[in-house]
Amino acid sequence: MLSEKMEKALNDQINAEFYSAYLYLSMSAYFEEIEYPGFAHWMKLQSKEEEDHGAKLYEYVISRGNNVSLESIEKPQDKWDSVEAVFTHVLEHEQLVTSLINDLVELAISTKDYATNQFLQWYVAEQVEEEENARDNLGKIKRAGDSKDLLFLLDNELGTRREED
Ligand code: OFO
Repeated sequence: MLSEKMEKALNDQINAEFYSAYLYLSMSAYFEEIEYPGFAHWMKLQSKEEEDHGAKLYEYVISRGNNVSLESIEKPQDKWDSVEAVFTHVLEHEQLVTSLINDLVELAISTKDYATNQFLQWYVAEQVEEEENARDNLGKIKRAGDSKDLLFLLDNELGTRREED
């Protein structure tokens, strides 16, 4: 079984993952509103990925014989000033999530919860990928600058994302 402290920490992380799903869905809705269907598609898939991250934690807590307690999910931001502002927010958010995962790893190690430490390594690797994707996307958006034509091309590119990407 997990310690009470670890159970609470993993439950908090379930909430953080579902908040991420909510935030990215909100970004998707914003992109629909300002008519970038490709960015909206990319964000919707990202939102689904975050739901999977939450579900994976949920299954793990249950598998250890502990309890899941779902809390309310904070309302996400729903307006941004520009496409670049959204992708900047994504990178900042992923950096924040990385720090949350690192805190969980530290707790697992300091309390000798080696099974949870091993479970969390999947998230450690995933965060490297998440930050890399966020940096790549932001770099492309920045290079496009105010060019509507380049943003149109990028919107098309991100619109080709498949479920497994
Ligand atoms: Fe769950 O990886 Fe993004 O937040």
